[in-house]
Amino acid sequence: MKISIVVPTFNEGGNPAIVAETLVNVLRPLEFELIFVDDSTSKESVEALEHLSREHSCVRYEHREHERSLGTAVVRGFELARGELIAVMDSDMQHPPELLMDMVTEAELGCDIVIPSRFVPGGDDGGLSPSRKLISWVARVLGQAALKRVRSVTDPTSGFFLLRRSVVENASLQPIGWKILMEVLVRGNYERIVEIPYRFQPRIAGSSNMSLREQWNYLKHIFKLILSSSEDRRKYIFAAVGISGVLVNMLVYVGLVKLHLDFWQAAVLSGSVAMATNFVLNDRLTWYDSRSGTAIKRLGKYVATSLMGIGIDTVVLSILAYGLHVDYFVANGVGIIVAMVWNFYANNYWTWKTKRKVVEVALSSTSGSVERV
Ligand SMILES: Nc1nc2c(ncn2[C@@H]2O[C@H](COP(=O)(O)OP(=O)(O)OP(=O)(O)O)[C@@H](O)[C@H]2O)c(=O)[nH]1
Ligand SMILES: [Mg+2]
Repeated sequence: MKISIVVPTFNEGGNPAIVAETLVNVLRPLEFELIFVDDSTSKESVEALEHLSREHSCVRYEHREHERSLGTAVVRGFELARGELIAVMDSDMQHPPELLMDMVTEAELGCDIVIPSRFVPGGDDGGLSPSRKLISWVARVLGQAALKRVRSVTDPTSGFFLLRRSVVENASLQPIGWKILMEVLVRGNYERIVEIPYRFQPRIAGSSNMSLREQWNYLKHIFKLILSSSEDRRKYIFAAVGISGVLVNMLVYVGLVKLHLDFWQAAVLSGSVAMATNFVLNDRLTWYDSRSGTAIKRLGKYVATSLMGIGIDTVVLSILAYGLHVDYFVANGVGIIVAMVWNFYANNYWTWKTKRKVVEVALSSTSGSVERV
């Protein structure tokens, strides 16, 4: 079996038959199967699938009586699929089936995931109403801001994609809600992604299943993915440790001043204590899975990085406040942010030696090629 097309359906009536007829025509040169995973509550929709599977030997369907989730329906489709390549698409013709042959060609050229994108040159998201476009934009920006692996693709919330079986075979996928591609991008095993421009189409019939509840599910999904992805989680824990360091610094400083130490002595001592607690927390929590060498060596590198950070902060602040006459408060804020970014990356790759996983994202060969990481 060359390719399995997984199609989630919910109360789509006659739409799956139209999708199936078109796919049978388009994929004729290939060995393929169509798998509908159906959570319909309407009897007619289930009967239509039963009829379809009797008519075409390449069509299978599974009706789930007590489950309703687009994400888990697709994961179930992955389990049922027998193809070397697996594609996922909607059952309302919003995703043009004709594109599948190009997607298969891209996979044959060696990429692991092919994503038709509405947001690369030549793509178009015309099928959505302005309000849906806005919701979709906010969702995309949120996902890309929160998750590094999602950031590298232009259409990570798409329900249309193709992947090599190995991408999901050993990945433990636990999607909440709709955005199964984000789940695959964060938890899957892959190295190369290709995006192909396409024009998103209006639904042929029936109505959307998108709801407020799905938007809430989306936020929960992002949060869960952050927790499960070490490269994203690290940044948030590092920021939390940084805030805890400020509190430790303040408390120790006030205590020492109350013990009648000079201000500068109290400042040096409280700064050192905060640096030490930050080191321990980062070593135990932020980079617990990337420790190498002795703790004392890591501490040495951490202190060197932090001192360098203070230097960077001072230089940035001086350039902004004295050279460019920026407000001293703003200049200090910018200095702190630049130093924090420095601290994070220097510690990530030097103190704790986190391995960098490079994912190549390219535009399809017909549309030129750019490499993004
Ligand atoms: N199995 C299953 N499929 C679902 C579920 N919810 C939606 N789907 C299917 O997932 C696909 C996407 O859902 P749509 O309602 O078309 O969502 P949309 O494309 O964002 O909305 P429109 O642009 O209005 O069509 C369609 O094929 C639906 O039939 C579900 O709970 N279970
Ligand atoms: Mg749709």
